[in-house]
Amino acid sequence: MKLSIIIPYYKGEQYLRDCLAGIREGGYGDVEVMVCDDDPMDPRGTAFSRNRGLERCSGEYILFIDSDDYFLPGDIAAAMEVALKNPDSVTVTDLKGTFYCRDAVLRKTVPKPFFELDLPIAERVVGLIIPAGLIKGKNFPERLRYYSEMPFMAELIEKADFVHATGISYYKRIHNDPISFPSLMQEDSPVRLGQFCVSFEEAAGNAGVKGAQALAQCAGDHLAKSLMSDSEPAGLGQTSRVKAEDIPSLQKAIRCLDMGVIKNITDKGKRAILSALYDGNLKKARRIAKRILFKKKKKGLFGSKNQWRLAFYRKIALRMKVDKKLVFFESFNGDLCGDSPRYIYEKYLEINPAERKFVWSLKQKLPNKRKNTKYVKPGTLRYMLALARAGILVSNMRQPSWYVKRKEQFFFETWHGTPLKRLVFDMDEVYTASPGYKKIFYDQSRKWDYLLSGNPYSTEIFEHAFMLPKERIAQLGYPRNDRLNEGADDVLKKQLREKLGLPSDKKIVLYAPTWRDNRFKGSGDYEMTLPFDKGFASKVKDCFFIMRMHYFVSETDGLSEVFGENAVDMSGYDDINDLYLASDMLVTDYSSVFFDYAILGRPIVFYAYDEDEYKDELRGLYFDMERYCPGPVVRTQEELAKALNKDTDSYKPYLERYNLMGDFFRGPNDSKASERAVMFIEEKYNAK
Ligand code: C2G
Repeated sequence: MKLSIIIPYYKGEQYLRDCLAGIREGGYGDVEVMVCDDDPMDPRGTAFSRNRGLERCSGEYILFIDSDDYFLPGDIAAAMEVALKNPDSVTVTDLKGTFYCRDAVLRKTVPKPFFELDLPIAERVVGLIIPAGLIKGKNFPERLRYYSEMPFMAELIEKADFVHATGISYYKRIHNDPISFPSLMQEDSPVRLGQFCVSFEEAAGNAGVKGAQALAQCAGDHLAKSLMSDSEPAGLGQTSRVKAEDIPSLQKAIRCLDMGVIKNITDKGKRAILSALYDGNLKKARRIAKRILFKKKKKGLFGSKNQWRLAFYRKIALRMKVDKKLVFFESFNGDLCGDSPRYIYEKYLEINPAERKFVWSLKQKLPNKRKNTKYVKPGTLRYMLALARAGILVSNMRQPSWYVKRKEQFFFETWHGTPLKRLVFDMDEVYTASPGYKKIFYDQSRKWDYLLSGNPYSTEIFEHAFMLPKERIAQLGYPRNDRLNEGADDVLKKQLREKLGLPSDKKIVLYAPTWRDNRFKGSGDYEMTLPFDKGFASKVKDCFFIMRMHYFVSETDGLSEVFGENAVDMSGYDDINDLYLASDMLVTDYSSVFFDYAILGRPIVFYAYDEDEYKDELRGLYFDMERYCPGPVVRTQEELAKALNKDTDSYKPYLERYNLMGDFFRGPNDSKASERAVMFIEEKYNAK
């Protein structure tokens, strides 16, 4: 029996490739695949595209797939087996939501590859195997961009039985970039709710008992979600906010249903919301939604600590006056007092043009109390107060997602490095702990008044990677590089080695790799396996290693087993500049640390043992390492050991290569970036 597969397609080649792979490997040979043009500018919508497929297809069974969704191997054949055993019924597959490509799900390279997706059957036409006879002459209403499935499905539900193909899944791909490439369900459109009403009315008008029940379930689900929209994970789907002016059409649509049908909705909350809207009572519906949401979030009798803290932030802290003299600093989420915010702070202490006071967010207090400076611990009430009250905020990472930018505040984002690895909107796949990362990032970065850039190369990248206009990027040089640009002599090296307790008679190698997106344990917490065998240390001559793990990495195995006495872990050390200046050589991978280290003109080795995975799957890189990196790229421990044993002169050609790129990579080398940053902040803040 022939199966006709209808796929509306507009763009997203990489998605379509996965979709077609699912069909090719679906295990069912007698298929006809129809990829139908789905031009978003065509007002007839996806309905038109599906209808064209229906008109031309010749199979005894029909399967609709969206071009960004897919099946895993053998699953189409397995679903067809169920369909052929139940020739008059519609075969339903399980619906799974996933942020990942097919390969990641198949190879399980992400800890949570998918989740159960609860989409009411009246709204879902995809992943069903439908006997063609049941829908002969039927089509989708062509004037709707959204929800054109409802009338089609309501009729089908009335007509046919639905059988479940247990254990066979249809993977609905959730786009990780709902900003520049949203799927239909992620599009934020003012006509969404209106079209829901039109489609619902049409569907309910013709529905029998079964169809009406499915529609009621669908409306309850949909409207409850709309009224509780902040409960959706970022980037998952778009729900339209219900406003007072929507009520007449919404009420008209819902009233196409019998009250008896609404009473049959199994979920109590959804039933109550729909009944309230049936009566046109939006206030009541909102109240119920709020109550459900509160219950969902509440933990224990009085709710979770976080809830109370957030309530304090919203209801109290945000109502307090902004302290125009106060500057808030944070670097690496309060893990360290380092990076550019630290150098801007130091410059402030030195020149303080407007007699400002300072507050540092730090998980641990600074050992020495500094002038006009207080410390707050991230997540505490005092932290929330500082975030709400500071006039100026300087941070090198994203602020908390709950942070509300007040109009009197000035947010200066320094970011934390010149990128080699692709960032945010330049990444294809997102394997970090939060697959909704791009959407969250977008929302957070809209609150930055200015983003600091160290050099023209970064400015160019930040523009597309963060989707920020050039006018909001302040290319002032990197404050954290001021010290490196000052130049370093052997006296300073010696002093720092003494301070850090490092041996004076060995070559000091700083190992500072980046983190791996797919090794997460929790939010901002990743593990890392040291890429060295036990025998490695014996292959290198007279080296002492400073191990400096990325601030996201809390767990590394095997340091002392490999290096014994010849290594020290300095991952918690505040200012990595000290480690740069104290060392003779850097070993890194795809981390931005090399851009800074290259300023010193000391040898760098790129130990890219997992380059293929990193480059092709995890992140992608902005340039070819072999061609542009200021040091040899090695892949094995043997190669690394050889590189470490070479003398310094052999690295000269690489550094000359870097110098040729001059200011493009390095930015100004006058050691005045901190001063420029302070003056810039003051000027812009005062002009606000
Ligand atoms: N860092 C560090 N120790 C490491 C790695 C990084 O102290 N072992 C610090 C450096 O200051 C570095 C910054 O963290 O410049 C950013 O680290 P990256 O490894 O580059 O990674 P990430 O935090 O993902 O930042 O655009 C900048 C980056 O490419 C993205």
